[in-house]
Amino acid sequence: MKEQNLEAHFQAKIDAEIKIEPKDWMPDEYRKTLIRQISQHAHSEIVGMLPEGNWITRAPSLRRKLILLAKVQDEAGHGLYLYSAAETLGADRGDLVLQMLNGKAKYSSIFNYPTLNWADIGAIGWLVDGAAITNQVMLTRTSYGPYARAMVRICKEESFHQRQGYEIMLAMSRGSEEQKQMAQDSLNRWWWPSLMMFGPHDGESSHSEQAFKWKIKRKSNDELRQQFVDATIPQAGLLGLTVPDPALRWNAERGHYDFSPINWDEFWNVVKGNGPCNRERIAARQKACDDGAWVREAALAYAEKKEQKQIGARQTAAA
Ligand code: FAQ
Repeated sequence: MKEQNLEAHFQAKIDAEIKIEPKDWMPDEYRKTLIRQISQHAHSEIVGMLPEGNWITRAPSLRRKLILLAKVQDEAGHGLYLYSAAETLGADRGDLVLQMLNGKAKYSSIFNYPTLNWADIGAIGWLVDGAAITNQVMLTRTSYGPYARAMVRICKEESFHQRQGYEIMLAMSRGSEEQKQMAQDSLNRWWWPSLMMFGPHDGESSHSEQAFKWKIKRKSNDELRQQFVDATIPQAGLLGLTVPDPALRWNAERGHYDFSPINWDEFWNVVKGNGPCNRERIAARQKACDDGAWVREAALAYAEKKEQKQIGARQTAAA
């Protein structure tokens, strides 16, 4: 088939809601966009283990420690499913990790903020996982098969994470006055960065238009952000906590909450590497990469030796 026909056939499949699979023909730009988005998503899951991992040794009880360990492990699993999905597009996992370490590939802005008190673990589960699911439920219907299927499992786990975070916030907001203050303080610090997670306003989102055409994305950054705000405000009310936005109010005409403008200077500053913890996060991932080098080398040497043995056995059998 000619390039033009291939492209028309590809778009017709997308329009008919038929998933694109790894061996199907796809435009180079579709492949590139997916590798960019999936790998950035994978990096976010892996870097996202750091702020919470920081509290595993200081969880207030054995029960909380077990739950947090399981959650952080889940995030590692999400990173692995996503790197595997990117590999089905021909990307090399080592190259992708290198791009994250040298700053060429992004990861979610949210993970460049520090976790200062135990309530932050609750706020991350409630708000950060809550925002992540809002965006990711749409991705279970994304057009690329391996990504869509990975997202089904990830969303199930993220919804458990969201509930465990909310449960921590509930316990703290019903605890002593000091615990309630800690919960309020963490809501104050995580609220705006959580809204920033959805990415720039629709008019500023460089990839959205094409991503819609290819059904990689099905809802816009602003639509998802509004959906998250609308779902989260009543939850804050149940906790008895105040969302740090004086302009927040229900708009009956729109059927949505209105909220203040986002500080996009802060967002881009964090995305460009100047957030409170960007350097610390990259240094931690670089150290993990260096410390694990011998394991990768040993595994590769073993795999090579095994392959050589198999080739030798096949040659003997054929002789
Ligand atoms: N941070 O044109 P758009 C999680 C970049 S997972 C940094 O709108 P797009 C689980 C964007 O990459 C959280 N950069 O881009 C968890 C692009 O730059 P580029 C991550 C951002 O792709 C919980 C530029 O701005 N989730 O939290 C951000 O169409 C707890 C222009 O933006 C995913 O990755 C940002 N927040 O839409 C783990 C979901 N937003 O690449 C541990 C999959 C935008 O041209 C603990 N990704 N940028 O250099 C997506 O759905 C999309 O990629 C969006 C951005 C919606 C994030």
